[in-house]
Amino acid sequence: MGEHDHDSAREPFDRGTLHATKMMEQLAQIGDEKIQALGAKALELGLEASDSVEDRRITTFVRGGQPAFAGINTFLKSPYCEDVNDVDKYDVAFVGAPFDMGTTYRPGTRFGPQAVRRISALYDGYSLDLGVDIIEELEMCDIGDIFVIPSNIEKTFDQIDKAVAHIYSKGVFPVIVGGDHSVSYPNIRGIAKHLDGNLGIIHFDRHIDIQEKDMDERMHTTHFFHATNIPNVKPENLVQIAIGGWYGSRPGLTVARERETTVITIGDIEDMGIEKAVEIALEVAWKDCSAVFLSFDIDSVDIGFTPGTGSPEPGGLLPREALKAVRMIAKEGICGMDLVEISPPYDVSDMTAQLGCRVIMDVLGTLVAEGHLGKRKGTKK
Ligand SMILES: [Mn+2]
Repeated sequence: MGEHDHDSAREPFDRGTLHATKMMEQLAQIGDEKIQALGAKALELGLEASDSVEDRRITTFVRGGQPAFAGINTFLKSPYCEDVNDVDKYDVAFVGAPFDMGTTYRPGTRFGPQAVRRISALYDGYSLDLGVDIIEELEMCDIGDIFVIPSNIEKTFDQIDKAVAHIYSKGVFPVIVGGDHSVSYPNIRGIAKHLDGNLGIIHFDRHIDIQEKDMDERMHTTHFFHATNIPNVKPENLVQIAIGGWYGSRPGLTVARERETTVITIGDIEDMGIEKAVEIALEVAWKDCSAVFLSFDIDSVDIGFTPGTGSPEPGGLLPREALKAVRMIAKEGICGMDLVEISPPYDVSDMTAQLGCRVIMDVLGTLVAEGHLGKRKGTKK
């Protein structure tokens, strides 16, 4: 028998069982009304192309998503929300918190928001994996950056708290891009004061970040100490995933013991698998809470994939594990997220910024697919 001869007893392969085949069918249901409208507006604003260009959707001046390497960089080339009073017109606001004076080793995360915006231009809105188009199905804006005070941590915290509260209190999902991880404290403070009920936190990091002070200040090693002092942010609802290594664990672990936070190390994940780890995280973070916030430090992913970060620690998550984990978390719904510690001066080929961008996109795509945000909202239980 030749190697291509079929075993007659075996069921014939059904192409319809493949994910992509299902997505081919589902694509028409997503629709393209908004994308068509954006194309018409681009033609209006950017002049019709020269006569030799056959595709008449192309314009003379770039006014849309293509070419990816051209145009003005907002996140996913979404509208710039210049008047922040208009933010309530959107489902999601991308906001930069370009602060890196909470850094204890390599600086540079102040350039994180711009790096994520720049690499986001690579993507269109459709995900084959998730079967969603976040440009078509979600109203996103880029509200620009928060005015941080470069040499003053506490004033910066107040500025970030006020900005995040402004976005969140208007019913808009905030995507806050740091900056170093110290910004998570004001991010959480800004949300918690407008939340009815308790807030759970799922925190991805190689570092535990829960000591009270570091070198006499509230640096990027301290935010979860201060966040869990907020009355409706309980330490028992803080889950820290992918923690470990040789940096900063000792003072933090003492606090984690006192406060009874849940710390899941990389070794735990090796033993139980990422799915089980996330199931535990969801159970702990959601217990008696009305919302959960996702804080994602890019250094939770192995340094081989994330060279552009401030406090590298080998032995982290694989990108596929991280993306799967955040999709599982977003499936249950979250109230906001931050993505921190991308330091472009140390990056290689934008790979760290790109992974950070993908974490955000996979979260947003899942929130749309599951009916938490955007056009499908309310269509699922
Ligand atoms: Mn970290």
